Amino acid sequence: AAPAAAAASAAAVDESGSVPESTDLSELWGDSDEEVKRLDAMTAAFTARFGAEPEFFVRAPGRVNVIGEHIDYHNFSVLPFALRQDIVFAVATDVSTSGVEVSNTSDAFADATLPADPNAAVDSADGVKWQHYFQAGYKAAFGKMGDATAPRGMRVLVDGRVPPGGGVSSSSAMSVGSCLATLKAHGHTLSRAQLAEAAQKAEAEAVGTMSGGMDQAICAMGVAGQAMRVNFSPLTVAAVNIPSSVSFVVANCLESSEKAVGPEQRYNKRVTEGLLATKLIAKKAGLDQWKSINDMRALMRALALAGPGDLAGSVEANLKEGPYTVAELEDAAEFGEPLAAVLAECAQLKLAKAVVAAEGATFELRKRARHVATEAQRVLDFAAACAGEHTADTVAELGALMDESHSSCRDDYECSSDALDRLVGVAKAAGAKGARLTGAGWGGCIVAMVDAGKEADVIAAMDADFYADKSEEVRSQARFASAPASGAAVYVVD
Ligand code: NG1
Ligand code: MG
Repeated sequence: AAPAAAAASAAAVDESGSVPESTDLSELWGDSDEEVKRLDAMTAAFTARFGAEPEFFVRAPGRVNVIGEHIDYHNFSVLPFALRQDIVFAVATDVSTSGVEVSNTSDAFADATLPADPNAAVDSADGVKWQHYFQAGYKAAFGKMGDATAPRGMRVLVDGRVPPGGGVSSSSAMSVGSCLATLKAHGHTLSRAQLAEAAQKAEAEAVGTMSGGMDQAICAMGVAGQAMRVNFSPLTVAAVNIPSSVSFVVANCLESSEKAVGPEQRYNKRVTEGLLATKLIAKKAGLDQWKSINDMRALMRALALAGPGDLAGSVEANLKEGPYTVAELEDAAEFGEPLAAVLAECAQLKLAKAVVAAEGATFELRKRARHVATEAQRVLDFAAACAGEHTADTVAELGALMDESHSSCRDDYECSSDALDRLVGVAKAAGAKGARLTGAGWGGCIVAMVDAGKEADVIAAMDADFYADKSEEVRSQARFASAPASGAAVYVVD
């Protein structure tokens, strides 16, 4: 058998191509009995709720990131795949109403009506709710369609099978799917790359996170059977030929991944530390344009370095070990000016300013930058090992890169948690070739690379140990074997 060659030949992905749309479900995301039953049930629920049948369905998948964490916002490539677990939107347009009525098949999410005006402010006084992700996607769609498009009333039923708060990006499945549903309801379409970029901007804005674009990119551009290397600025994707002898298990540590907690503001804090590290290295290395350098890939290029791994030397040479205070950073020996001025040219200035203004904040620069440089290099090494001939050593090499990624996330980026570390340990003890946290961290999921055919054994080991006191219902949602699935698509009812 030559599965490697078969996988490699299925690699063509056209990021400038339109999002797939068809009246043939099997062409889009499969027409298994289970899928057909799900859409039938959604049609029945939709009709009961809105008194009419849906006109089309949109699928938007969750994702798992195999390697490359917290580097997308530094414009370095990442390596995720789209999951079978998805959010499906059943949609009908209704010119007699205005606004968007959104309903959810889960009782946990209350019905809501969103304003027809795409520029209406998000009413998140009581916190960000599920419908605000729809609103973000809706706004993104109008941003692309332009003012000439009059909003049509929309009725939407959402059925989510992406575990929420779990590091497999239910949020981006919501924003990409909502954007796509809104475009389709207004007779528009976009390229996959445009869809990803529109949803990313809107989601980041709505939620106040200084996010990179990984999640929306793989959601919009995933291809069945393929892990993908996602490159940013410009946004492109390329299939990665993972050895056919391995497969992946995703497992949730059952603590939700909180990216914005208290004054610490974990995610935005890391992004801001990265900005400060980038600018401080650039300034100390004598780059006149240091203030306009906003990510570590731009820094790498300005320093004429050949690859991200080469940045490690600049990191050690220019940044001290341990935390910096604001006063230290503003001292003449470092920036010699206020941090607000240092950050003036960054795209999300308001959010970055909020981070540096937090009472008593200190900033780890060397550790964070070291993670970014080494992690970006690990992605390239992983992709290169997959591209070469697969030997007995290839899987061991890929596993080691995943393990190093986890250690770097835990020790240098400090985005792991006790539960995530424990779950990684259980997976490794059960024979996983590599295991690491996936997504932002601080909770959520791990991804383990296991010998194909051994998925059930690794899952059984997790059940016996990590999930020992959990019900079958909790377990069945918490961990699953996963293979790369297709990206977002529109299924039009005949
Ligand atoms: P999660 O928290 O898993 O959705 C987040 C970011 C990504 C990326 C990862 C870390 C959002 C929407 N996504 O993913 O862009 O930075 O963390 O690699 O914030
Ligand atoms: Mg998310």
